[in-house]
Amino acid sequence: MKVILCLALLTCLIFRTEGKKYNRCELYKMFKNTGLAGYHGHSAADWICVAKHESDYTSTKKTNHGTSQDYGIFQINSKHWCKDEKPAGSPNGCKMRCKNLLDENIHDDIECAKKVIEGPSGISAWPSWEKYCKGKDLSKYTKGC
Ligand SMILES: [Ca+2]
Repeated sequence: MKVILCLALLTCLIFRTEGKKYNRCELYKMFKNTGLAGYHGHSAADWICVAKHESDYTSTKKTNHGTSQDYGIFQINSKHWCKDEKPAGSPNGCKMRCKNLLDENIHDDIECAKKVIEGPSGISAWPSWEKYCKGKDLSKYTKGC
């Protein structure tokens, strides 16, 4: 029984690690280097908190909402920001294919996130920021990085 449980757990772990799961300090460095940290007044910790609660730092996460999908580490929605199987002429604010939000290179995701935050909702475009990050002590996200 223990062996079966171990195997099941191992299988889960293998599937979970398919694609790139970042750690918070990797993201911290990347957000600093790309200028996302501080962009429109939001710190690296704000963005790491968003990535944590949107995707658990996992670049391959895709969430189907029926008429649109959320993609990647920031769970950017296809409705306004990227192009997937939608009809031609749909807005594509980040001028990119949605599938490029699922790969291991998150530089384009970061550039897209900058465009999202320039929108009327700012960082509140991410519901998880309002729920889990706004007004909270976010020091744990950058501790030791
Ligand atoms: Ca990407």
